[in-house]
Amino acid sequence: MSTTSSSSSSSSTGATPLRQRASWQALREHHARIGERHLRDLFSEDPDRGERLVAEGAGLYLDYSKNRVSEETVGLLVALAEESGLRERTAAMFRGDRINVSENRSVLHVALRMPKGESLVVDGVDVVAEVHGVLDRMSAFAERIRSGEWRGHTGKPMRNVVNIGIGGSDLGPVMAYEALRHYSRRDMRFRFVSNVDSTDFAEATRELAAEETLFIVSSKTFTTLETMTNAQTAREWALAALGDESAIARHFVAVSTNAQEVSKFGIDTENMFGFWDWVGGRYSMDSAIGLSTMLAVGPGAFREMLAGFHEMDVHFRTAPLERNLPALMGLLAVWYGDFFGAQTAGVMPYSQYLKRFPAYLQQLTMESNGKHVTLDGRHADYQTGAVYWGEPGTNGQHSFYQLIHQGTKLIPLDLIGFGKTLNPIRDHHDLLMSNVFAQAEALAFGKTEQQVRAEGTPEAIVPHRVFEGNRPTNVILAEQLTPHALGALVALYEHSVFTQGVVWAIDSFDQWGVELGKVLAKRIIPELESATEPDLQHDTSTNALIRRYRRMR
Ligand code: G6Q
Repeated sequence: MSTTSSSSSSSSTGATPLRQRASWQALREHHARIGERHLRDLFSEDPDRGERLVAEGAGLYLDYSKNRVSEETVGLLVALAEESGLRERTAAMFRGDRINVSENRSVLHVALRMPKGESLVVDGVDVVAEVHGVLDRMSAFAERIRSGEWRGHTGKPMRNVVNIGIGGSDLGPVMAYEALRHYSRRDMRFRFVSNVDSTDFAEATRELAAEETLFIVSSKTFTTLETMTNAQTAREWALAALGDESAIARHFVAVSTNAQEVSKFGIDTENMFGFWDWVGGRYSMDSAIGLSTMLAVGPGAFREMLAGFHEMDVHFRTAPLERNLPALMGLLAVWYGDFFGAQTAGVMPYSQYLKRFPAYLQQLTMESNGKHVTLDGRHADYQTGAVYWGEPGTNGQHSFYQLIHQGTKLIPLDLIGFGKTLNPIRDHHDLLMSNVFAQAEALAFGKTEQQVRAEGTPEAIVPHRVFEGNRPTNVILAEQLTPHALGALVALYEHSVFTQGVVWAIDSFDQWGVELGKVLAKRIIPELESATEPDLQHDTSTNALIRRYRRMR
């Protein structure tokens, strides 16, 4: 593929307000007819739906038949996507148009995983060639660290890698490290420090020897308070042990877009891996922000992960919407959020390796679609992004699934499972996967009063043991948790988020709410630290809290 972008502005912003779109009205009428129908009836009227309401792409299988939809619903949702301009907006993103309107930026995480040889020219620059330039430098560096050729200040190879970053510069790297631990170097230790709470740094470095420790300071801006504070602490920690400024160059590398700040910090820009303003923090785990992942699993596995991302990108761009995994998942999220009033969505990976996947997705989904202002500056008069949360199965089943089965709230779930385990021990994996299928079945079909009575349940207890069912799930299956599958899975959610944002006509790629937090605390720090009583000008609550803290500290 070779595309050339017009460097200017965005394409259609879905000019017709959402609730006035014809497809939206049609969905409202349709919802009035189908909204209360039970999955039991939908299945008994259409027994084959479990084989038809499925889609496959990039090695992932999606069964969405246990959703409160019929084929007609899917057709109407696809019509909504079309009327909302999903196709045009997707093309605009892949072309490098500035679809992040509030920051006037292109959104090109898809370029991070385009294969060598493809080209995408944005503002006269072939971004794919640049991406591969950085990937090659990362690979060469990773080989030097992994082979032991790179030596620390005292001549020892690096055995510990500590990534310092927060938000998008932390959650992806942690999630990917945990997810791909099976493929990682077991003779090296990987740690992640994000919180400005000193406990995070102290515990992460507690038993590490500085002479064998490499810090990766990961920060797009290189100005984030938490990261810069932790980086300075790391610098002091390393200097205290190694004693000499020249050690910094051997023990610190940076991942950033800000070369000036990196060199001010004392890191040689030779040891800086760059990325670009068109990569949003939460979309950056496959950029140089993934350096810790590459150090853990090696450049080959990292590139396999990129291939998985890319395969899902191609699927999203080319598959018909009714068979398009990210589009379907995004549209189902709109269906539940806007028509059923579902406030939250659960993501339950039945894989211990994916234990940080829900936390990663929380940022991806909520920072992207937690917006109430539309692209043309109006207040959205409909629901946007849901609250995402989750835990690995089966653990969640023994805690909060109770509320999902028998509570008063509708919570659509994604259940993620794998055909083969990476740790075959006895029949653990069959036990694990039986729970995926059983939960989806129980949530959909429940247990009726008659069934409960037939079990001989005392009459007074019967209502307590009834399961209403009609709780929707998506089941996502992949053969095995490989780097490729992880890439495809992450890209699936990225594009599902994009699909939702297009329908809602919001900017899924800015994060002004995060920017505010970056500014606010800075005003209060001197008030906490000043030796003399500060003249506090906040509200009475904030003033009193600050005074109490000053007495306690
Ligand atoms: C991500 C957000 C945010 C960001 C962090 C870290 O999309 O913008 O989570 O990643 O605030 O920012 P830096 O990488 O600039 O330190």
